[in-house]
Amino acid sequence: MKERVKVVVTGAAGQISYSLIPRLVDGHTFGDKIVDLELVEIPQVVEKLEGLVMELEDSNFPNMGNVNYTSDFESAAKDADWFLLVGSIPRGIVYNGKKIEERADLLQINGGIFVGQGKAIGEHGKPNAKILVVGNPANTNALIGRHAANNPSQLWMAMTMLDSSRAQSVLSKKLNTGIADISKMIIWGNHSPTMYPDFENMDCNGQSGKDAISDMDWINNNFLPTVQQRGKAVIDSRGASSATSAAKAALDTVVACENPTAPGDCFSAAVITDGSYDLPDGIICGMPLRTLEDGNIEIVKDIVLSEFAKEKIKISTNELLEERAAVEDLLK
Ligand code: NAX
Repeated sequence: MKERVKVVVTGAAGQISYSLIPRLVDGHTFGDKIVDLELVEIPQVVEKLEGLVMELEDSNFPNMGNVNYTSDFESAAKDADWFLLVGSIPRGIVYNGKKIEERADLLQINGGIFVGQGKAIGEHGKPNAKILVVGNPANTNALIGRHAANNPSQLWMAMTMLDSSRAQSVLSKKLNTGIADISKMIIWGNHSPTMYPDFENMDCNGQSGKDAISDMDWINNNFLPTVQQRGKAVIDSRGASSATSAAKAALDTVVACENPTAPGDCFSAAVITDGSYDLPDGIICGMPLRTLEDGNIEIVKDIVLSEFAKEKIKISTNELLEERAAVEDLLK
């Protein structure tokens, strides 16, 4: 009998999910496993999911298992292996008459959602469940959820894979090479414009970024702002936040967690700090990770950071400390 995996997706009627959900059951992301889906939306929207379920059924995915849609997160969470927490209010939309663009507003509106969802995951999710927070502000939402879950054997991550993919793409153009030639693309800090894409430690066909790129003017005035502001550039152009690329990044994160990492490589996600790299305690911070043969995921500890990198990372961790202070009441 084939192995099964149960995946909960929130924000299932949103833009990212429309690209994401079909690809969870297409046989690539979870390989040969049968994928049971729990699709979660807010009560006002949940009935729309009937149409998505029809489409999934009509797509004839051989690895699709049971598909259920609900607005009851607690029941959806029961014995789930994976939680893809996409649901939240995105930047740029008008909410209660106000255009939501500031992180402070996002923190206020979205933080509360993650207390209830975190509690349900801690109580009802599998002990080794993996949780990927996509909904912004992703790092602080993950911090709130992890705190409410109070279940240390579960792994809470905030997504920084999209930032990593964007950085890879920009670097591959600069170095005139294929995207697959660039690996070890670490994103440090917050999933926000303060994040630091670590060009020095990336690897391009065996050469480090530090050796491959000496043009610091290009790094400071082109590479860093392009990667850091890419989300805003997409919103400005599309009038909606990145959806296809965000879905691909979520799938890439799942694949990276489900399969052992190649020797010497790593992948990017934000997890709770553990004292490595002198990062402040108690924040969900972008770091290099690797998946071991036994399926455990650990922080890669032997990356060498330059003074330039340390300075940039500090800006981002300071922002995370400020965000944490702003939601202190949700962390009691
Ligand atoms: P949409 O507005 O299209 O979809 C969000 C969906 O979430 C809506 O259908 C809404 O009803 C639902 N939702 C809201 N609260 C919910 C709750 N409590 N339980 C279940 N569902 C709930 O947004 P979309 O473009 O899909 O983006 C989703 C989130 O991803 C946004 O917060 C966005 O900012 C964030 N992003 C994060 C990225 C990352 O790299 N971490 C990149 C892309 C994206 O910007």
